[in-house]
Amino acid sequence: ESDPGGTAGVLTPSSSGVWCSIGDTVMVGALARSAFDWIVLDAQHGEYDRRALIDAGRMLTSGSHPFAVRVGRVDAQQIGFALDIGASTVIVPQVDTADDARRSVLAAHYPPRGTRSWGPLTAMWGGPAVDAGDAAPQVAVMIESERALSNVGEIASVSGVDLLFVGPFDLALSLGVPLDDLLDDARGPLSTIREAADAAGIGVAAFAGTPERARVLRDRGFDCLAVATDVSVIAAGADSLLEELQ
Ligand code: 3PY
Ligand code: MG
Repeated sequence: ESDPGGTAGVLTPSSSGVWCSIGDTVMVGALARSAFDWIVLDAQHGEYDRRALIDAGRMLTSGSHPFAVRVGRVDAQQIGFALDIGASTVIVPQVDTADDARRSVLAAHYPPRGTRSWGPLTAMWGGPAVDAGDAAPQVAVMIESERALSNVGEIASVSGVDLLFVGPFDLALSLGVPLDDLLDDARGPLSTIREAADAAGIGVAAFAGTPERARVLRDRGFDCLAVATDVSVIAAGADSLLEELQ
C-alpha cells in the first residue's frame, strides 16, 4: 500500500539519477546543476561518513535540491539521520523480510506513524522548520537477495513502503547467476519484483550504473534508474572533452 498522503520523494517514474560515492561536496554541487533528475548519496558503500553527509546535505538543502540517501543498513539511527540532513528519499539496502521493511518505515516517520526521533538539523541551517507531522519521506527498500525475492510480495504490501529498489549486483551474487543473465531474463526475478510492486500499487526503481544496463532495465519495465555514478561521470566527461578536441 502506498503512502496515502503521497510523498515528495525524488524517485519518480521516467527519471534518471546519479549515484554519488566519492563523498565530495563540490562534485555533488556540480551534479545538482546537471540534467540528472536526482542524486543519491551512498552511505553504504560510498565515502559518505556522517561529516560528508552533513556537508552535502547542507549544500543541497540550501539550493533546494531534493536528494536521496542510501543508508548503510536497516537501522533506525541511520534512516533518521539521512532525513535529518534533508533527504526526501531514503533507500534502505538488504531489506529481506516484511519485518525489515516495517522497521524501515517506522524509522522514517515521526510518531504517531513511526518512531523517528526529532532531528531539526535543516532548521538549524536556516531552512524551513519542518513540522514533525508534515514530514513525508519516500521510503525505498532494496530487493537484492534470494530471500528478499521470495518475500517480495509481503515486503511490497507493507504499509509505507513506497518503492522497491532493485540492487542487481547483489541480487545476481545472491542468486549465483551472472549479472547479464539476470538482466537478460525477461520472465525471471526482475519481472517478479515488478509484478509485486504493481500488485501493491507502488513504484519500482533500480541501480543500473551505465546507460547500457539502464536500457536493458527499461526493457524490463524499470524506468526510474540510477544511470551513472559520480566516478563514471568524471571518466566519461574527460573522454568526451578530449574527443571534442580531435
Ligand atoms: C546492487 O546492485 O547491489 C546495489 O546495491 C547497487 O548499488
Ligand atoms: Mg547492493
